Amino acid sequence: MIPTITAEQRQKLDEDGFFVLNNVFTPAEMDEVAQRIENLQRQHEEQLRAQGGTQGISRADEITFTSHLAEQDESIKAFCARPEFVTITTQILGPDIDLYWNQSVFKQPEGTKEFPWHQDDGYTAVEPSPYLTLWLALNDATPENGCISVLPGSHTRGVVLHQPSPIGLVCYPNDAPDQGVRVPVPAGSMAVFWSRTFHKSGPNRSSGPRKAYVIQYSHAGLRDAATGATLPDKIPVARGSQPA
Ligand SMILES: O=C(O)CCC(=O)C(=O)O
Repeated sequence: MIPTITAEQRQKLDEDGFFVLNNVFTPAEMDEVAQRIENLQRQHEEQLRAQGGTQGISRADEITFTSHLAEQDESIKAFCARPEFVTITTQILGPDIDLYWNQSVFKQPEGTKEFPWHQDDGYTAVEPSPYLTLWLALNDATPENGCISVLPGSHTRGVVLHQPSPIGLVCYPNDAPDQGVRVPVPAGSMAVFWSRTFHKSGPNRSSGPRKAYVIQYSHAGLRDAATGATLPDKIPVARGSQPA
């Protein structure tokens, strides 16, 4: 379904920093790309195991971040340029859009660990900010299996200080009284949020993996905020609001 962003959704994004777009893809439309993502995720996890289990924030059998999937697989690249994404991103960001970053995030049943509160801008500072994160559920993301939570309104705080921790950068305490709102996302639906929106994901207490594909789109010509240099090799997605 090619989604039209409604006035209510746009207002929610402006005020709360996020909204959910339901039923963007049918299971059949996601089938091939989900298989290809699974294969690349499996290879990444095997590599992790071979080198001791951990690399950066990826931990085998717990949580894996498998990055640059579209850059490795033509079919995933074509998926990221689908008309659904062209329409969503140009309605929100403007006419000229690049794919900035893409990664699968799989959480295995592990019981106890959250992925901590952060802003995506906290990991790498880029300009112009914010860019847009589309968190696409490959299977149903629920409070039980570790769906994301967001802190409404937090995108208006600018890019805040992040502290390192063994499980990822942290910008907000997980024992603060306001733990935001959980955002369950059914398979084929997506959470749409700004790169400045504080978000986290809960522990996976279910018996199966939780699988997401996180796709981030920016204005064309995104720059490194520290050096001002244009980031190389970004995949063009739209020009003049048309598929690039
Ligand atoms: O999907 C998750 O568990 C967390 C992913 C996330 O926060 C991110 O990719 O920025």
